[in-house]
Amino acid sequence: LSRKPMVAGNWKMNGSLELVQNIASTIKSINNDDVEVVVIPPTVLLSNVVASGVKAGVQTVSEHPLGAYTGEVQASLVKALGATYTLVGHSERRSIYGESNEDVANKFEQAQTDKLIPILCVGETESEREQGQTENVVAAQIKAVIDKLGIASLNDSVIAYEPVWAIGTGKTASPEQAQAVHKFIRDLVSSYDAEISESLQILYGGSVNESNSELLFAQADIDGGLIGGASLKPEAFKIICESAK
Ligand code: G2H
Repeated sequence: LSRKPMVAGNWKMNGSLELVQNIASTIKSINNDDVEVVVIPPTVLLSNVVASGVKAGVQTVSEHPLGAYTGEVQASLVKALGATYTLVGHSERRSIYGESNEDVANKFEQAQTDKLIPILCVGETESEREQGQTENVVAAQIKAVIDKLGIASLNDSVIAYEPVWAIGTGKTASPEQAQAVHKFIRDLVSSYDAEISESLQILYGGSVNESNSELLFAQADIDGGLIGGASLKPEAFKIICESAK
């Protein structure tokens, strides 16, 4: 397999200076040749994570390059402070802050303009799944980026599939359910460009923990995980990272 496994910890609006130090010392023994480990803290802790020697990202960036947007953070500054990645379109941004597929595509574009790698989060709600709309919803979320920026934009990006009904709920998609959607995503991208599809890292997210990660990551099209709650527990996060190798 040419795709390197990756595990990213999305702290959401949690964490502290102490947690940066604890995570950094717990995960420093993980061999980065085998798995890429990323910590995505609240943006104000970005410099601390970078200084701790851990690869870092942020949870969102502005879709604007800079200017009079009080409270927003520009991708160029995030990049300058040492981040490698930014999430775009996390379901909490979509549902709580009203980000549309178009907004998400704009953020994706601004991130790449400033040389951050966007991690595009996609996933269906419980009612969409019950109505058989999972594939339509996920396809629309991905096509919003492809239609605006072209298929080549997926070269420098990661996709994270996070079924909304599994986020922070303790309900995880079964490995088979997750693999089915990951395969759907890879086939969708392949219908545009087989090479890009083959190299695209597709992460699973949604109540991943140290007991279920191994089976999820063993699936053919699951290249690692985006971890919320369990990424706040250093020992659990380390086990999850190790299980992605
Ligand atoms: C999904 C995930 C991380 P959790 O949001 O992005 O969170 O693992 O807590 O479900």
